[in-house]
Amino acid sequence: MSKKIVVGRFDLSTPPDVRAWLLSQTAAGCSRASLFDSLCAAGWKPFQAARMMRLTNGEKQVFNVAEEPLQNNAGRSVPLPKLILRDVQVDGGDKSVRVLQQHCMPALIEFEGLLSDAECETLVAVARPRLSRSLTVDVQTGGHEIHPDRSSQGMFFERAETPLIAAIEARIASMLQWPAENGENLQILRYPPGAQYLPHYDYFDPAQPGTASLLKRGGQRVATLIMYLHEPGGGGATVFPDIGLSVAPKRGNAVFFSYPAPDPSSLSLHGGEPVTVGEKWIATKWLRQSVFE
Ligand code: PD2
Ligand code: ZN
Repeated sequence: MSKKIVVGRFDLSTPPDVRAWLLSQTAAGCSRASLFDSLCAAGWKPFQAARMMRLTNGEKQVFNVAEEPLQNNAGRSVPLPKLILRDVQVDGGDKSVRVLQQHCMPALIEFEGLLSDAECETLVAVARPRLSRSLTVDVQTGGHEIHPDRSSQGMFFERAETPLIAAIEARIASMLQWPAENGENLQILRYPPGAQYLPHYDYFDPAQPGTASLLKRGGQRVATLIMYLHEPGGGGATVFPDIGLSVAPKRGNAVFFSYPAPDPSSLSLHGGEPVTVGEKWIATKWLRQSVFE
């Protein structure tokens, strides 16, 4: 008899009828995103639906999750910080970075002091004269467009553009155990008062026509690291609605989360709340499956 895992009042094992339904719907060609939505509409909590849809190796085939050729990533499918449990730090190469909190689903870690105050100030100063209105990915074409969901201003640095950028990229690669070349260029965003980023997923939606062209350069996005460079006087938290989590935008701190499958069962829905006082500045690093050239 299989062992039942019960946490609080939730039964976390997949009921046989749900499992049979998942398999039959998949065989009938339903997408993982639509299965997740149906489970939530039927009353399952997002974390329960996500758990029931969690992929074993065998299920990856059943669910037809694309196995992209992976390069240079030591056999892992997503970045995974190497925790030094003794003092709850991760090894960033040139410094150790303290872990403030971690979650399992999604894999999420909040870091303290990933960047020093001086590093934050330099990034803001160098980025400031190069800002323009932030774009979002146009899912139809794979190009970029201005979108009302995203009211920040931003810019991208070149890879290793300055010794400081190179050092930060190397620190991130060491912390996340993920090669620097499997990351997009560092993006800087400025949110003036009222600016926000409505909840979204960072992966490219497999159902959208523009995704195929985006995947040609480095494959899927598999994880995000948001680093806070300047604290607003109010608002501006990064929120994760599926897990009821809010991360304060504290200068030097950062939040990392991964999404092994590009669908809502990743529970990686997240947004930037409106800034109410002052300015919020962040640097975002998106991690790809393979080399982003
Ligand atoms: O600024 C944020 O808190 C935020 C929220 C959601 C940033 C991003 N997404 C992002 O850069 O992808
Ligand atoms: Zn995002």
